Amino acid sequence: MKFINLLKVISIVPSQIARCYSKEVPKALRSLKAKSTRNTVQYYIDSYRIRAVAGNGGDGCISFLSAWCKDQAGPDGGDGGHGGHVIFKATHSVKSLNHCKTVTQAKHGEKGYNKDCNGKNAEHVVVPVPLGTIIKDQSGRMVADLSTEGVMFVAARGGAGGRGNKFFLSDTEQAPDVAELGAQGETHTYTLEVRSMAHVGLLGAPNAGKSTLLRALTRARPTVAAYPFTTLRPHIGMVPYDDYEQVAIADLPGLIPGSHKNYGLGIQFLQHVERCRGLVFLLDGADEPRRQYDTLSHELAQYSEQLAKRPQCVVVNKIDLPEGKRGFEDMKKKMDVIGISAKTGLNLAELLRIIRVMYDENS
Ligand SMILES: Nc1nc2c(ncn2[C@@H]2O[C@H](COP(=O)(O)OP(=O)(O)OP(=O)(O)O)[C@@H](O)[C@H]2O)c(=O)[nH]1
Ligand SMILES: [Mg+2]
Repeated sequence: MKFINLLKVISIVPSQIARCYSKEVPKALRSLKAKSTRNTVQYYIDSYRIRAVAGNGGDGCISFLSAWCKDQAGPDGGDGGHGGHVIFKATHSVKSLNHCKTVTQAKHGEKGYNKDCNGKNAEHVVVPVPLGTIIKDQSGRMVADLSTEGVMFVAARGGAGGRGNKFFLSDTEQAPDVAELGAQGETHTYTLEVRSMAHVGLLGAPNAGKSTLLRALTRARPTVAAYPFTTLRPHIGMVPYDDYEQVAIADLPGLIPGSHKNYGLGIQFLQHVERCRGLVFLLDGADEPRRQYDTLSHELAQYSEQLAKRPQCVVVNKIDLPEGKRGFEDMKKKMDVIGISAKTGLNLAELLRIIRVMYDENS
């Protein structure tokens, strides 16, 4: 049976191919356009300067109605519409400021028309920002902290619409030929900064295993690779506990000596741990953990003295390797540390317990 099928295939296929070649078939058009050379790398923007320009109000109208039955039927100029506001709204659905525009402008209100027609109000422009965004004005003063879902901040108020001449009709003035101009909308410049709402921050040198640890503890999936600066932006994962409490852990790009002088990725990402209740220093046991600890402490102190005083927990990673184990034993003699292996899951339960204690003590 199989033999017959095989024969069929052999007999059909060459004849079909032959027919394809003999038949006139439209030719597929291949793209002649050169491939784009645009850099497709996406950057994570966590600080942005925005000029919020609100819309102007529409002008009021001066008009007098002249009907067929009544020549001078009185003023009928409508009011102008209001200009749109620019509003920042905190929402879960965005995680960065990549979508923000340098100049965010709302539309102007429509002018008033005759026959008592008022101009249309302009729509407000609502810019979604991540939860935990703080807004600073030009002098650097914090003017808003959008840390709850749905909270809004009116960044620039639209101008009010001008009144038409109908509004100025009175007993003494039956034919007012005045109307108001629409008010100018506000223009303000703000700096938006995203401060992630994690409870615990993971700090460490590049390649210490921060992303591996976050993957092991949570469902977050930051990239893991054996080269430094794999992680270019903060990642947040949630650890659920059996009392329905959830602790958010942030994995930050690695810190190197001189990060405060903007070496490597710099220390600007530390703004994400400013709200953390505690910090976990993750040291690579196989690569001079003591030196790593000193570097991290120094860089943290350079960023903020206050942050350096936050509750800390020192964790030595990679104790599944012999050199990692040795580094852990050395560190244990000098300070209170916990040894884990993010890759094999060794001692992670103990780390989760410590994280919960840190979370509860500093709530
Ligand atoms: N043997 C062993 N290797 C580990 C362990 N944890 C992480 N690694 C390896 O270390 C390398 C770096 O891990 P990452 O999680 O990318 O390190 P990172 O700290 O996030 O690095 P950056 O994002 O570059 O700052 C990877 O090759 C991991 O497989 C561990 O516990 N044991
Ligand atoms: Mg990483």
